[in-house]
Amino acid sequence: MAKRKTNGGAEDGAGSILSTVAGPSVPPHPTRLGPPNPIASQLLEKVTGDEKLAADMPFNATKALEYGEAAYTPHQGETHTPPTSLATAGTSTETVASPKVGDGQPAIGDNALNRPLDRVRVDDSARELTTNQAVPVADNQNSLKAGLRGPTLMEDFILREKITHFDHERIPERVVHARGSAAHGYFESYEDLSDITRAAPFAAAGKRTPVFVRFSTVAGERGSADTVRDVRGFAVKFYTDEGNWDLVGNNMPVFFIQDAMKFPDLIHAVKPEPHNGMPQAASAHDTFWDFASLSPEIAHMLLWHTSDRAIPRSYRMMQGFGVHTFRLVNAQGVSVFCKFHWSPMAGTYSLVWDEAARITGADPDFHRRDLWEAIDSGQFPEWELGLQIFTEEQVAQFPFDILDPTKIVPEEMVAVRTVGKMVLNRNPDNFFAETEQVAFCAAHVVPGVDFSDDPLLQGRLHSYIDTQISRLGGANFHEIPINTPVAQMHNNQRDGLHRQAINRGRVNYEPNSLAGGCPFQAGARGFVSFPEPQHGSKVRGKPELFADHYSQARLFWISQSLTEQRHIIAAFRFELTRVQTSAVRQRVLALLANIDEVLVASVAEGLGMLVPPPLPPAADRPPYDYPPSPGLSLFARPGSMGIRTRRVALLVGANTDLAQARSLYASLLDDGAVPRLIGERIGPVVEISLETAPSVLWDGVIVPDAMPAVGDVTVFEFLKLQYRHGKPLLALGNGAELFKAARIPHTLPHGVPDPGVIVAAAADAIEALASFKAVLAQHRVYARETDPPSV
Ligand code: HDE
Repeated sequence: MAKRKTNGGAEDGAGSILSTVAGPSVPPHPTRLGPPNPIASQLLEKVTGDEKLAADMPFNATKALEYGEAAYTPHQGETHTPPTSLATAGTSTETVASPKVGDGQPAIGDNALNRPLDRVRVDDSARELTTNQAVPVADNQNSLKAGLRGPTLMEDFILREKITHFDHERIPERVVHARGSAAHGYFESYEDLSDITRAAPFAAAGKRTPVFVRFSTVAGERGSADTVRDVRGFAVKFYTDEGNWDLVGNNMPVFFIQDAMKFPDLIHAVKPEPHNGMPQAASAHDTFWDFASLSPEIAHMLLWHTSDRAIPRSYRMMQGFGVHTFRLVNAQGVSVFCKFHWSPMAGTYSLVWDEAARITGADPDFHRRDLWEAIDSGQFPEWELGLQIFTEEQVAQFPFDILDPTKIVPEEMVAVRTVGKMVLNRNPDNFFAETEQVAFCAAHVVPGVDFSDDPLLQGRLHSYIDTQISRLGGANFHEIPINTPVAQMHNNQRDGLHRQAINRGRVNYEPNSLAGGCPFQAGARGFVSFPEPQHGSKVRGKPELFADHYSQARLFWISQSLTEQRHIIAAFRFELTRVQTSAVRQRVLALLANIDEVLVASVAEGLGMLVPPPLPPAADRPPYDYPPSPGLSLFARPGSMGIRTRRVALLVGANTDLAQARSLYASLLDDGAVPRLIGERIGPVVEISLETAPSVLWDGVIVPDAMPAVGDVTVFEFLKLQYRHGKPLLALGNGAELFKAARIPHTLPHGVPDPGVIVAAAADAIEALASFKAVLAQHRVYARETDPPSV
């Protein structure tokens, strides 16, 4: 038998390294290079480096730390620095440069996908038109035909590429929150909150973190109107230096249901009814109220939903809430509970229902336009972030369960601490690439933020990633530029549809020694779940405190002003009038009977029904008697914007004193308002015609002197609607004739002068404008309201 040969000549460096079939049985590696060749010598450097790196890790030294007690302390992965960058390369030819592959210098430890969006912005200036393969297109007007009157040729790859791309331009819309608008900006922390949380945005006073924020309605389809009665989404993506944190909230602090299991039912019930596809973007139909009246946990949310919060004047003028209870965790692992609040500097203001319904026709993009115009004109919307922080001990004293998303923590029980502000200062470049493709996820948290066991939140942790996979076409949606973090992202996830990253090297697993252990496990520096003790047997059910469905609904009701209460009653009346099945209405009344006598009696009266006995309570405990919480009224937050961004119509005609109109215009502009000269037809003076910008699109109207007292119905209607919707009206000099002709009242229903109907001599224009601005800053004269409206 032949003697077994060892080491195959490797000891003396013999043997070719140019082999991907087999390596030596023991080191060192063969060194034979063949004819002189720089790439082959790099290969030698690579394989010897590889060998050294692998040898640095004779065994998995951290394996033992995965077990038992040791597992409670997260440990960092073992890592070794490669002796040469080539050791972790996939190929020794990576240094070959070209205009396509780059300069041949690997960017060690870098993920280019995380660079600013500049890397993918496209500008076409001074460029010729090309195909997607960059082939210049000679003729973009005609398809390729066999003769001028002949058939189109299959060969026309330019036509086929163009049409094929077009055919696939649409992606599925979001199953909820399909209609939305977004903007870039930043969050700035007012203080160092590291005693409470290690979350990166709060690490230092003045620290700025980039954000992308998307506002939305819930029920409507992508092309539906902005001003429908609905909850508004308020989703903030913080691009922190420890990864992306998405605070995916709403403009109301509670929700309709208490368990993720009911979400598909809720959404099916509120979406257009499946047999006839109606109504669009509206809860005012049988299936929603059928579901609602059989789900009494909805009571609190119904009052928010019928309140003016559901028809905001602007995205810029609404609060935002994280809704669920979250945890904040500091570097020592100490955790507190937290509720998140966004408060608009512009104050909280809403439309009135009749106005909202008309805006749906006049400008379905009302909120989108408002946000866009404010940002593009430099009037950057701002919100302050407030935290309600509370401990396990406090939680034990609360008359509600903090895991129940139908409950707030009243500010009287836990004050809101203002910790920073958010400014939206840049509109997106491209609606589809950014606003449509942004993928928020309730599970995107960073170290320092953690979840509570709220069963609604727990279900959301699954849903969002799952939905993006069908909406954005696969598991690589995080690589879409708007979704990539600014922090470095490195892991061993690979492949899949639309993969963008070109991962260097051959290692796509962990543990490894061939890449020096990289990317290595971060240990305690990484995200560590708060070690909340768990006990209890598996069960499908809810804690008993969740069964108090009405105490906080009543709290909301008694905290509203009379005006807001009137609007809630009117909203219930409207919604339920649209319901066709009277037994459903009856059940809603029975639910309301558990909240407040005046509320239920007024709604019943509006429906021509009697007040039924209340729905039986779901648990035997008596309701909790909360004192009113004034901060729940929209009127509690007037903001500090004055008349900035308020839209004022200056009605002008052939005889208008233009000098006066222009000076009023200039004064309004100086205060940051948005005045426009409007009239019958656009021309040298008139900027917008009455037919393009009807009354509901304006926050106030001014009729300068000598506007002819025309008998035009359009003008009358314009003024009447301004009046009916509580807006300030100013007439100067002869302009007063128009108020008279349109029969605009000068006194409020109870006889006192209306502060928002201002008539003055032309000479008193300055003082009159000041009074007008004061009412404009207060938003509306709600005292004008009669029910039904009298004008
Ligand atoms: Fe959402 N929600 N949601 N939601 N949600 C989505 O994710 C879901 C809930 C919220 O501008 C979807 O990317 C479940 C509460 C906002 O892109 C989906 C449950 C709150 C947005 C989804 C809830 C929200 C969404 C659809 C109950 C306020 C828009 C498209 C367990 C705290 C984000 C998408 C944007 C979007 C699921 C309840 C807010 C299907 C299962 C409560 C602002 O994943």
